[in-house]
Amino acid sequence: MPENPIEHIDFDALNNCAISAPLISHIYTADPSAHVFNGKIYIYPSHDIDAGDAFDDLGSHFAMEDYHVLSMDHPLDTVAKDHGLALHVKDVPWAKKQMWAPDAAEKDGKFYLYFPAKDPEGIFRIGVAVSNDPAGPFVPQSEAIKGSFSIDPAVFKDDDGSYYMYFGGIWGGQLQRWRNGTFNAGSPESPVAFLPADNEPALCPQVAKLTDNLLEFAETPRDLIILDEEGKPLLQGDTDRRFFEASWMHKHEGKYYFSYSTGDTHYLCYAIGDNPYGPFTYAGRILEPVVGWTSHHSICAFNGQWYLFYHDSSLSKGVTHLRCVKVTPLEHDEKGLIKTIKPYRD
Ligand code: FUB
Repeated sequence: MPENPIEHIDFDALNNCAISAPLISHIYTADPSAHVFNGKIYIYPSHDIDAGDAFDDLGSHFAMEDYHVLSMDHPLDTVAKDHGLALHVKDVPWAKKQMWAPDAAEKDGKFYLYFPAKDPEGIFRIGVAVSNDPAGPFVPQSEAIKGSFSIDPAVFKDDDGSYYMYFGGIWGGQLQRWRNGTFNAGSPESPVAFLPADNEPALCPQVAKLTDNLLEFAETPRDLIILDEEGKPLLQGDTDRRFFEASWMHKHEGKYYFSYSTGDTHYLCYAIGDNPYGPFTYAGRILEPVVGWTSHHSICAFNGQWYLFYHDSSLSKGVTHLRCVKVTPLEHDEKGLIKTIKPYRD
């Protein structure tokens, strides 16, 4: 996969026209999942490191080992506080490597950190770890969530107190290897093996309700279908709009907004539905491409204002796997559509 053409970028100029600055700069962070807990913003990011792994289409260079939790009193504060180590892969009995994008949820004063990691067989699973403090440290369950697979968990609490997990990612996220319900390990070196053809429906993100204790799936995960303007499922070849990874859900004025990354075309997009399972109808772009290959976000309200938490690779001057988290206000127009954000001014 080609990296974005960064050789010609003047990073001083880019930072001058960026709409927001890195929230922390002493470590690299990405995939920010933000929530308001106890009146503060808590951000659950990936903690990027340079482990020296080769850059490939499976994302082997994303070799993260642990999580740090960040917090802010207000989303427009210029700096976030780093609460230090919250969970390390060596303390997770079932996990071996690649602690990718996490999320968190709160219930009855307990905090739950959801995270994907590869098990000893190289299969991505999703685990959960628990703490009495939103900043951790978190104590992991001894096994991954039963029936979990792929990456990028995002947990949404609906107004009726139900919690749903949205997850999945293609290519290195392995979603395409689960098309018949079991893991297909063939051609592990090819990220596109087992993907549908371009004229077939795209692979779907997954959704499952969680059990009351938030530790397991209460049901078998099901497809979250994204329809086009004619009511037909988006096609795999529709790479500007089809799901790749980075699920998120927010609810605005009674509607459900499922947002996601298009991966190799670098957009953050969204689709609107009437219930947590969908179907959802594609509605547009949230964020134009950032510097770096990946784009991953969360959408969180604070004091009645929506904010987009996202990342780019500006802090590392364009290194794909060394990213930095950022935040900017997000607006819905009078029809409920999200106003597309350009991460850098013209
Ligand atoms: O951070 C590792 C992976 O990169 C995430 O899980 C994906 O969403 C992408 O941002």
